Amino acid sequence: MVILNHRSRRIAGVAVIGVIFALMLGCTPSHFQSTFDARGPVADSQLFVFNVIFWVGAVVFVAVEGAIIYAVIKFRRRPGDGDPVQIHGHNRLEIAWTIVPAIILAFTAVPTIQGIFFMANSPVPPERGGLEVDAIGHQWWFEFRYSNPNDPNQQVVFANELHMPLGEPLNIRLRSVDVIHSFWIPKLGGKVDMVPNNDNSMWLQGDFEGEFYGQCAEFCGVSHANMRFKVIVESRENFNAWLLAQAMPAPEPVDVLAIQGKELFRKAGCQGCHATNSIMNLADGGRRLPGRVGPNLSHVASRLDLVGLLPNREEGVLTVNDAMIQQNLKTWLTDPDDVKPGNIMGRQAKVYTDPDSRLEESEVDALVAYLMTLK
Ligand code: HEC
Ligand SMILES: [Cu+2]
Repeated sequence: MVILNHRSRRIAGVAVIGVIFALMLGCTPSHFQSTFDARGPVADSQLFVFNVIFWVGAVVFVAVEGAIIYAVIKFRRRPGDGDPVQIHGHNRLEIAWTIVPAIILAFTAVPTIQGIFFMANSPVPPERGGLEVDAIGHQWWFEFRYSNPNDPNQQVVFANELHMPLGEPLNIRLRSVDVIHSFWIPKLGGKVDMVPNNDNSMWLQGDFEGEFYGQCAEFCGVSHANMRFKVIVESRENFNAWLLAQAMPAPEPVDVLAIQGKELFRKAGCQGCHATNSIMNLADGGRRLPGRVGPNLSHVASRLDLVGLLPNREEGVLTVNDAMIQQNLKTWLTDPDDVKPGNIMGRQAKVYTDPDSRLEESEVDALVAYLMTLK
């Protein structure tokens, strides 16, 4: 047996308290990915179930551990003790410890089952005119599509940033084009898997305006931890204005450098993976069409964060700063693998895989000038 001296015992004590403290800090509601700061009915319902199970579990833990500690101390072997009485079984005790857990489980099942039904049934499903979005997981970014307000046979495609109207249920159809991802907005709810060829659905509602963090919650490869998106909960008017802006075609570039960039965008093969038209006909379905390997770029210069990671604005501000997005586009195009290790663009685009096709700095500048026009 290792016998700790006084000093190492003290160090061990401080370490244990430090770990407990660090674990408790993990529960702070002020963290942007904290589930303890529920901001909508689905998150509220999930938090309620968590709290019920946590506190019931805490009572059981204290009771069971207390009984063990009591027994260990009370019935410990003392000097001169002989063998204890040998017994086998205890009917009353065994029945009690079967029935009591059954009652506890039945008790916690009530809010759990209520919660499951609450989360499974949108208060305003699409059949009754509820707003619906397609959310599609890609290694390592999120694609979204709303019905086009100008034409119900079309969808407006956008990426990495989901807008939703305040206080309205949003019905979400979850898909994946490659591996299993999981859709999660900690403060609004979720963690429902996006399974290839097997659509799932869920609903969410934001009851507070502002910006929320989304995160893939199912390990999906090298850059899983970098698979993030932002959610903007805003008034109906702002939402409508935003959606109409997303549905508009991007303006034609007029600046010489931007025109060169547009030409280069085609020549360098960017077009093979990126669409620059945000409108998609529903007849095209959800398959991996040309121009859908990467995010739709038709309004990339209005994105709050590039690739869901690099902020294009000052902290906490919801308007894009042109100088910042310009810099981020340059950083991304210069070395995408450095920003998001393993991403498909860095791994597969010819300009990064073929040393002879590498982009010159002047070419990057032209591409950035063009991308900046895609507002
Ligand atoms: C092999 C397909 C492919 C090619 C070719 C390609 N990209 Fe990409 N691109 C992607 C993917 C995939 C992403 C998303 C990466 C991620 O977030 O994991 C991306 C992301 C981007 C983004 C960020 C979009 C956003 O929503 O933040 C920009 C900008 C971009 N690419 C520009 C370009 C340009 C310019 C070229 C041509 C030089 C190009 N891409 C070529 C696949 C490609
Ligand atoms: Cu993922």
